[in-house]
Amino acid sequence: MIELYTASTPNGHKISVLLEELGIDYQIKPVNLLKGEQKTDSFLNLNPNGRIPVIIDKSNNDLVIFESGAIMLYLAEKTGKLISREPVKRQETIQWLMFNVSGIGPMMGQCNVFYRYFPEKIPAAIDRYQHEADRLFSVLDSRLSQVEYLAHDLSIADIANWCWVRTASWSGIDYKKYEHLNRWVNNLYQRPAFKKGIKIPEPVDSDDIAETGKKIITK
Ligand SMILES: N[C@@H](CCC(=O)N[C@@H](CS)C(=O)NCC(=O)O)C(=O)O
Repeated sequence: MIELYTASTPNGHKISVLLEELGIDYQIKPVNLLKGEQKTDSFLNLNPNGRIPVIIDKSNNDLVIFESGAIMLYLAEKTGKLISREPVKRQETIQWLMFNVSGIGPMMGQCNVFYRYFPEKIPAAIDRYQHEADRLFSVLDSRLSQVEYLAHDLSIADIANWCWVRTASWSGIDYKKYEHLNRWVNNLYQRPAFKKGIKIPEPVDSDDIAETGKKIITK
């Protein structure tokens, strides 16, 4: 049994989509970011970085893992699913997962900060992050013009990137103009696990997301 500490955000959805796709038994522990539950002592004991997602693997001596990429690798390795055993495809999976956690996630996150939450509108900052996120989309599009999934077979790399790319409009950018990226996003929307995972935990409305974002950046 896995306990999943999460909220309705792209980084949280990476893990709920993955757990749904793996068909693993798990318990949802919603963390209310607006109330600042991620900064309480009990949560900081799990993740000193004060962010979701976090898992506790009850079947492995209550092992605690934070950082979405690390959690995804752990669960894929544990089950032997959604990461290839074949060395080249395995390396490709890790590569496109890292592309997400070091590129797409942080850049889209900064788009959200400057486009949605920051009290002052700084056009140069908005342009910088939107341009960089759009450039990263073009890299994904080029890869997806050659392969159906980022590492040939469906993998954790697709889940990680999809959970962010699909939210592009919130960041003020567009993935639909990219033919192959658009095809990949739409195809993955057809999978029941993906549909279900993005509803875990209960989605919050856009006003709440904006309020949470504003609160987090002013701390
Ligand atoms: N690098 C981390 C980023 C996690 C992250 O930024 N989580 C956000 C939600 S998407 C969060 O918990 N924000 C709350 C805060 O910053 O206080 C990961 O991939 O797990």
